Amino acid sequence: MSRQNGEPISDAYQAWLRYVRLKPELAKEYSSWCGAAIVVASEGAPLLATARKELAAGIESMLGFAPQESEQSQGNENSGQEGFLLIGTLGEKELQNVASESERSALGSEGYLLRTVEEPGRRFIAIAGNTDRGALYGAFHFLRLMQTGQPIRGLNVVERPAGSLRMINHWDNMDGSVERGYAGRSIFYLDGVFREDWGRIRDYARLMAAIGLNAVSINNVNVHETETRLIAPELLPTVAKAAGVFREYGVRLYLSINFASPMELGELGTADPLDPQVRRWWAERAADVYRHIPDFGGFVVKADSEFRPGPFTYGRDHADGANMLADALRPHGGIVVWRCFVYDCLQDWRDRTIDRARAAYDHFRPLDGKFADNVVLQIKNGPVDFQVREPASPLFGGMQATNQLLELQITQEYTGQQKHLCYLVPQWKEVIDFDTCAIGEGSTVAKAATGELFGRPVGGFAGVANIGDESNWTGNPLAQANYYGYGRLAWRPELTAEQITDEWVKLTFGDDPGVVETISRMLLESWSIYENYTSPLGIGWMVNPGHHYGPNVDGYEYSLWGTYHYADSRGLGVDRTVRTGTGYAGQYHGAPAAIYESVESCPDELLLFFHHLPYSHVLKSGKTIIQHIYDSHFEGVEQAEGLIVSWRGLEGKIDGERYESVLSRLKLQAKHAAEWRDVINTYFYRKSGVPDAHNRTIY
Ligand code: GCV
Repeated sequence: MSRQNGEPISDAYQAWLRYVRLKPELAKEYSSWCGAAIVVASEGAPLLATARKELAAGIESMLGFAPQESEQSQGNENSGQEGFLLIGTLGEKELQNVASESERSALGSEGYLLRTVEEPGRRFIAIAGNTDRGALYGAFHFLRLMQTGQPIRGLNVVERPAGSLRMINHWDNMDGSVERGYAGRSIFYLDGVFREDWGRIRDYARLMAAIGLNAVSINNVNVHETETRLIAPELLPTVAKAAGVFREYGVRLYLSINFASPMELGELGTADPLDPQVRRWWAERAADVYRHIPDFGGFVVKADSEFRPGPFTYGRDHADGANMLADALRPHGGIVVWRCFVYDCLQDWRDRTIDRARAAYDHFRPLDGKFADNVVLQIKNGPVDFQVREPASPLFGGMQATNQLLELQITQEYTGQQKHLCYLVPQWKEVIDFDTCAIGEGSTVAKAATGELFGRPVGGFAGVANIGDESNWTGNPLAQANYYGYGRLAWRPELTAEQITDEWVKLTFGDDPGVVETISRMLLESWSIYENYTSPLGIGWMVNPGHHYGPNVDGYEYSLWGTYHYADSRGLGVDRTVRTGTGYAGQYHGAPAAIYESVESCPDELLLFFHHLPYSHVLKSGKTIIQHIYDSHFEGVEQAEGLIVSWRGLEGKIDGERYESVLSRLKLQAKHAAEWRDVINTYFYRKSGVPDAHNRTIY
């Protein structure tokens, strides 16, 4: 890590790249393979230098010596039976025999293999891809194996990422604020200018590359006046510096743009996407961006959403808007990431026929097949907005002739704002594994999003960052697990939550079995604990408007935002059925549509998302809805208190800085959970008049 400033670099800052010294026995075994690191590189493979640097630093930190470095490719410099690492691209002659033709083609442009080769007179571990990028990801994988104490003898790892785009969206503003940020100020900007703390940005790029992330957008999708200028000549040189730092780690830079830029920057009287002047303006701007940043990724666009300008003003649709930008970027190889978070945010709460959940599908489904090949639609995991529980968006599987990205919110806007422990990997897994049944069984969201299901050229994941300038990156040290888990899932969606958790805890806190067991359990249970004491059975919201922290059952009930629970003295929930409700359930294909449509088959945890039911309705669990509300809220608080007890058991077993930081947040969480419990239980007790079967305190 480059950040020193004379201070020791903390465990929290190093996150999943701590590389602590290994125990002697393990170190001995690994040392016998790491005597030398030989890089076979041809021209034009700059990421091999990064791979070499990372391997050298990581190995030195873990083993106490750096491997001898050599450009020589002819076997083992150390002679004898000392093993060495051979890093490079598979096209080089030294590595040609390591992989078969079919293996090479299976690796694609970002995959890698880690393979032990034992031959008479020499033995080595190949860390190689078809490209230098693949080799860099392989190097990080190899280091991860060492950090987590895995055997490296007889290695035969072959990996490639599921989707081509594995992106992070920053919602950072140039004044230094981060929209929905809970970890301090922006790492990029302060007071209207770039901070130019390139050391920190480089450390950040390393953290990204180590988990296979390859794209970053560095400004908020709500593009305000100052950030509109990021594509203007005066700011591009600094944007280019940022791009250069990310490039060292294979991460391409993107910018969020303001659809009205031709008017705000270009003094045109319109931003109509079909106007020739507007099209020319964007083409020229794009060309200028590429003059500064030849490998610029492209534009991220929030248009006609929450008061942002877009093509609707001119009677055009989203395809017109996106394709116009796609035309401007195409000559340079750029793409347009167009968000589907589009809905009417000036809704009349009295009108129960309008349903915000329907909006994205209603807007975009009719446009399927109309988007250019270098447009990718970014679709939030659920149909509304990152609630603690939502069904998967029906656009996955709904759009079959359009590139897609699954958008996940790593930052914990609605899930406790990094004060509460809420590990989101289990939530994301449910979405990723959801079977849309679009073209038969096994048509999962993961396959739709990565492009595999419909053979799309671009696809993958976008995650909204939870990163800020706090020294541990995420405010809550345990919130690093969400970022890490996001990256790992974007690379390999089929990993289980348990695998990812085990890996992260070992990398971050070491391999003491008690520590690993406790932290893993806390993480894996935390989403369900958070759900228990907040909003029940898929109903969502019930938060304070604006900042979205803490309970307020009617906070959004009579608002314009389209997020209602419709509770009265008899029951609650939103009827989204085709038969009697808004028809949203009909946006899914066969099996899920039928399951959600019927009260009998709809899973309990989403029941009130799809149905309006009386408090006396009996759930599959055997409890009435009202008793479930009471029980889950009492239980959730007990569980939140239990988290403190579990964490206290780690005192002295982990470093004091992270121990104290997490402990203070868990205490706050338990206090706020009690507030949630009392507000929710009291509200529904007063509405329904039904007492708690166990006679506990409700106010
Ligand atoms: C960046 C939600 C958030 C907004 C966010 C928006 C979006 O509404 O509250 O802060 O805006 O989603 O995803 O565009």
